Formats: sequence, structure tokens, C-alpha cells
Amino acid sequence: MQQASNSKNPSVAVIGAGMTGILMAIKLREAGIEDVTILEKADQLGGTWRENTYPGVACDVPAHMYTYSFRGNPEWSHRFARGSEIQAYFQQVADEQGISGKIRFNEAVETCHYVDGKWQLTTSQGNFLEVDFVVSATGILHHPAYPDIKGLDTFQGKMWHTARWNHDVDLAGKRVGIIGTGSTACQVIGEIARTSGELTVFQRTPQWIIRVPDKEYSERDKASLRGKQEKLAALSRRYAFVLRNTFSKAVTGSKLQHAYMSWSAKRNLRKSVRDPELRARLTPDYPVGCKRLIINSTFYDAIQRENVSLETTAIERICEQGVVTSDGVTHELDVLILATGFHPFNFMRPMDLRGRNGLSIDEAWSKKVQAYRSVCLPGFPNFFLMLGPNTPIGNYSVIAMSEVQAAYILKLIDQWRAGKLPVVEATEAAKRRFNDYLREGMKNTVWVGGCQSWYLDDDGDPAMWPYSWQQWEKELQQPDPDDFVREEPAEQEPLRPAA
Ligand code: NA7
Repeated sequence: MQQASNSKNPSVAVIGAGMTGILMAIKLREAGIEDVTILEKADQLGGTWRENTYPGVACDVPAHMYTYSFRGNPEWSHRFARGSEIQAYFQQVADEQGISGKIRFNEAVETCHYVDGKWQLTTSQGNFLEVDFVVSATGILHHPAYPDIKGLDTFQGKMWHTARWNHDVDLAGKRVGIIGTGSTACQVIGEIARTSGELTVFQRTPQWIIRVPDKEYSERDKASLRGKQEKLAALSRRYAFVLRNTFSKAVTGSKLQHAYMSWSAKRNLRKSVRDPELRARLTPDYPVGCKRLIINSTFYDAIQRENVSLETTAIERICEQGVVTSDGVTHELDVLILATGFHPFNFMRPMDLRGRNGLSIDEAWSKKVQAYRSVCLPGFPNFFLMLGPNTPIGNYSVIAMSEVQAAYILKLIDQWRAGKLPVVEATEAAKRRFNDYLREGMKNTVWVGGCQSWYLDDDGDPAMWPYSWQQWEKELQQPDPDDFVREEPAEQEPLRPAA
């Protein structure tokens, strides 16, 4: 097999121009790697923030923490930044850093195969590319999940998923239904309750909600931060400190912090919802934080409006007129909104990704979606994942997490450039050890508290990081050479999971 030459300047393909793809491109350039191609399936950058344009879309992590550490933003309008301004922020950073011009838009990667020590990619534009390294920066929550409800396609009104919002339909005076009460639904409901005619919320499972005041920043607030990157960084660190010591600890084993979070969520419900019967229907029966905690200050007010009703009877089917619940009632609707979440385990798929000896990603993940330190996949040399399996730490900034991953990836590429690693490929044993370590940590988390959530895989195991932020940073501080292959294996049968 031909070895990739350890040139000083490897070629890299970054797949996706969302938050992590832009970050990776910037960091690669800072490391002196210029031969970088960014391939983006859509006609704009921004990922999540390009795709989600629903009314009320905002980030539930404080804005001053939801920024790149090297580029604070004094212009955020609110404590919780709105989707469109986050999208504008990423566009601005990419422009400032000279990244925008390097992105090849409307070019989805269709195949990505490891052949003779190189990655060969073909794209939807019919182009072919051969590179040393591939970074998959395709995000987690980008495949909308459509509910498996009988008759869904028979509905005669307008229907769409929240991640594909139909801005042509004016909801004023309309009978609107929304399925779901997750983070997205709560934001949407808080907004459209004011504009819809009648709004029916179909809730399958109630959620715990914490109210954090959404402060609007004044011109004076913004002016005090302009040109002051150190002040912005200090603000970000302060928010990070608070989140690590509250939300993150509460979900990963601190009884004290969990008791505080539980008290806070229960108090919010008690204080916000006056009618005891409605309150009872909005009360979850699982521990606070088991599903992703919802940070929201509009939902409870919205659900108590006269034009809004909460339907907790199970949905039986969808018909031409609307939603039929199991009590036989037909809820007639003009518009049906699906706030039913995403498929979080698809990652870069449906791309046809094949590693050593033709091993496909579907084969590698047929038993379980796992990675080594969330970044590397045995059998896929010189291939990296941003925000891969077990990245999220509950309610924390994914930007902070991806900056740690980007630095780790660069250290691995450095080792390859210095000839210390023939290829960057984690061993199967290292992956197994890492995932055993994760499994051990999961026992202390609240995610295994008996609820259903998008955090859980088919076996009911959370695809989350079960330890502290500090531990996360430590794990990815320095690559452990013993966890990587030291010699390129000879041609062999693909490393397929045992039956
Ligand atoms: P989530 O958190 O996965 O929420 C999806 C919601 O849709 C949730 O309330 C589900 O109820 C409901 N759902 C899904 N399928 C059905 C069917 N078939 N019938 C009734 N109800 C259904 O997605 P979001 O978009 O709100 O948030 C995803 C993340 O984005 C969020 O955590 C933030 O990180 C940003 P269930 O609770 O499963 O009973």
C-alpha cells in the first residue's frame, strides 16, 4: 500500500461550513496549513443557524459564551442571541478571517473513500478531490425527524418541520397545531401564540423548564464592550464558570446542584402556571435534567393564553382535517407544525464514507455509534469528527467543546507531519477502553433517570459526556501515542465489528 507522503503541508478537506467547519478552517490556517478545501452542501454557511429560521429561534446558552474564544461579539442584542444574529456572526467571522471565499457552496460530498493512503472525495457537482486528511464538520442535529404517525401525509392543510419553516404562510387567524414540547417547540410556541388564531399544543411528555431572564442589551451595554476583547473574554469565562458549576454538575452527579436545579424548575412551574389542573398536566414524572433542560421564559405565559390549548391525549392519527386523538376527537387545523426534533445519530450520513479496505461507516456503526475521544474512528485513518459521539455536556456551549476538539486534531496532524505517526488512526482497543470509561461515568448521570430523550441511543445509552468540563479538556489536552496505530496495517479484511 502506498503511504501518504508526510509533506509539511498536508491537504485537508473540511466537510461543512457551520460553526465547527469555519473554526477548523481558521485553526488549520493558523497552523500553516493552506491547502484546505471547505465543501458545503447549501448555498450559505451557518449550519444549524442557517437551517433553523422558525419564529423565536434563539440559542439557549448565553450569547457571550456562545462565541469563538478568539472573537467575542459586543453586538449581541439579548442574553440569549437570536438565530439570525448568530448566523450573521458566523458570516462576519468567516469574512474577517478570509474563510468565506474558500468555501465551495452547493457542493455536497457524496463519497469519501480511503484509497492507498489518501482520501478520495466525489461531490454533487461531479468533482473529484484527493486529500491527506478529512474533517467531518457536519453537525449533530441537522436531520429533521418526522414523526411516525399514521396518516401524516394525508393532511390537507399546510404542514412543515420547524427546521424547514414555511415563511410564506401567515398564521394570523389560522387554526394552528404544533406537535412536540422540546426546546424548539417552547421557543416557537412563545412566539406564535401571539400571532396565531387558535393554537393547539400536542404534548406527549411534559418537560422541565428553567426561566433565566432574557436581558436585552442596551446601546450602552454594547458600547462598553466594543473593542474590548479581553472584557468580552472575561464575560464569557464568567458564564462558563456558572454553567459548569450549575447545569453541568447537576446532570453529571452532584446531588447538591441537582437538588438546586430541581427546586428551580419546580418553583418556576409553580410560580408561572396558576391553574392547578394545567400545572399538573405540565408536570414531568422524571428527574429534572433527564431530558435536556429547557431554558425558556416565554412558554408558560404562552400556554396560558386564551387562544392556546394544551392537548395531552395521545395522537392516534392524522387525517385530512387535522389531528385525531385517542379519545376520538378530531382537532381541525389549517396548519400543522412538527417540532419533533432530529435524528442525532446520523452525523455525516447519508454520505458514503469508507475507510480502510472499504469499511463503510454503516458497518462500523452497525452495533453502536461510537468514536475514540469523540474525534477518531478506528478503520478511518486521517479522518476526524467535530462534535462526534459523546461530545455534548448537557446545557453547555458546543463552541467551547469544538475548540478543544480542533486543538486536539491539530496536535494529531502535527504528529503526522513530524513523522511520529504513520497515519492518525485510533486503535480499536483504545476506542473500546474509552467507551468503557464513558459507560462507567454514565451511571452517575441524570440522563439514565428513566426518561426518553434524543440523548439516548437504541440501547438506551446516553451519547453524552458524563464527566466534568475540566475532565473533557484534560482528556483532549494531549494525544496519547499508545492509543494510535504505530504501523500502517497491511492489506487485510476490514475491521468490522464482531457479530
Ligand atoms: P427534541 O428535544 O427531540 O423534542 C422533540 C419533541 O417532539 C418532544 O416533545 C417529543 O416528545 C415530540 N415528539 C417526537 N415525536 C413525536 C410523536 N410521534 N408524537 C408526539 N410527539 C412527538 O427536539 P427539539 O427540536 O425541541 O430540540 C432539539 C435540541 O435542539 C435541543 O435539545 C437543543 O439542544 C436544541 P417526547 O418528549 O419524545 O415524548
